Amino acid sequence: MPEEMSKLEIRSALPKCARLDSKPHLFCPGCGHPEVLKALGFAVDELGLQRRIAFGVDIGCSLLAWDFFDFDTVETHHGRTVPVMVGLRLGNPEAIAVAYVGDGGAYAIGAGHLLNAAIRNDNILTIVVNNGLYAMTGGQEAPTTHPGWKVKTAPYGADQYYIKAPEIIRNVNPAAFVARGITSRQPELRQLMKDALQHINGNHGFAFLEVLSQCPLNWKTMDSAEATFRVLEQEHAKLFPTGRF
Ligand SMILES: Cc1ncc(C[n+]2csc(CCOP(=O)(O)OP(=O)(O)O)c2C)c(N)n1
Ligand code: SF4
Repeated sequence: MPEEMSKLEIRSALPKCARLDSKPHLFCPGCGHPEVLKALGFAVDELGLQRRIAFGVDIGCSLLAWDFFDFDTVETHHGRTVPVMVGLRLGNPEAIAVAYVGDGGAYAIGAGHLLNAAIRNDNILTIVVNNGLYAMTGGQEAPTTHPGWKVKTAPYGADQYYIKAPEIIRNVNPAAFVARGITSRQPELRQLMKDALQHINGNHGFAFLEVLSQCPLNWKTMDSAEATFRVLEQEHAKLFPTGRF
């Protein structure tokens, strides 16, 4: 966030539930995580849910969200945020439990947890930030890495298989809220956040929102916002269609 921005300007650009004393945030410039968090925060503001949110962040760049909001927040082991939030919600049925996880954590180590929470129809919202790789550890191949993408652990190009998680969750739980949004379409993303929160607030069970998000550092597009958004809109959104499932 530019140094010359006044506190008032920063405040008005952020959801009310966001903390001011933790800004500028810790993500890289141009990262998609803060855009996902802002969409969540504005949805929480609109629904008046701030004091009921229990926010769980995974290891990975998602953990940099630990002080983004003025929420009760817990940080857990890589891929374990979903079961931790399931347990927390069972212990406190008033809580609006939100798990905030990267695609590596959710779809590799945490895949079994995610799938079983969906099958049990646990009343939590899981938000998965899909940037197509393991970002915090330097850009290794994730279950979402595009076939042929040259990443740190696949220097000759990632293999042909990858996961489409919302499509799988739709299959195992026809009653769940399931959608995929993208950081570059904020009004749509904010609406998806609101609908997902309403779903768990109404005790309708599992809500799952994957968000396509940019990682300019590991996509090696740090010097060009245009290149970042080309990858996001023309490659990422092509492989992973957005919408409600
Ligand atoms: C059990 C465990 N395994 C591995 C790690 C190392 N680790 C930390 S962050 C990370 C990658 C996270 O990637 P992702 O979940 O996609 O989130 P991102 O950083 O892309 O937001 C890994 C493998 C860990 N901390 N704990
Ligand atoms: S490494 Fe990527 S995902 Fe992590 S903060 Fe930087 S830009 Fe964001």
